[in-house]
Amino acid sequence: MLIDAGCEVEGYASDITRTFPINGTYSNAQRELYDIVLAAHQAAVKKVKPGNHWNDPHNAAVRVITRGLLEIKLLKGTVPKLIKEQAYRKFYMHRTGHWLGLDVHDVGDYKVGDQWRLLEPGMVMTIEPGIYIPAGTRGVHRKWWDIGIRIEDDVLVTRQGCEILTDALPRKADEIEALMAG
Ligand SMILES: [Mn+2]
Repeated sequence: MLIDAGCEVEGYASDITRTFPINGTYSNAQRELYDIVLAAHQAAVKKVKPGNHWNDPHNAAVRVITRGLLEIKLLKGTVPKLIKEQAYRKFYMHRTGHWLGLDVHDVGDYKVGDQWRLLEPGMVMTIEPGIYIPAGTRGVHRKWWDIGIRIEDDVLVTRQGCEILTDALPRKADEIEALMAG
């Protein structure tokens, strides 16, 4: 179950996503995809720092997801070629984040002129990579069907790097299973 939840506090909006196994334990297939998305999330968060540009976290997430999908044979080819051809978009069709502020998809440019905007301390955004495999997807073994994973956190750009504002919420698969086990 994927829950993408929004809330508003003192006029500021946010949204976060966690993906739970309904019976309390991720299946092997769910867990494999989960750990790829988690690795993509970690790689993206590392790229959130002043001087990097808006698309750096997305590029990092795309690299990890493409490599992961290749390893589990959902994509075939080489990482550079699959990225160039955007083959990952069959399973990861949205971008890695959006501005947060007074609105949950806040106003603000992602590009200035033709250039991706540089990140600056004080900016707040989401990091939310995912992998989604609809039932019946051609060329995909049915063990992967109907799995959708997204992990979304809210991130503040600081002078050193970034702070995950929603870090108190369990994110790793083991942590979520432990939480569900009570
Ligand atoms: Mn979001």
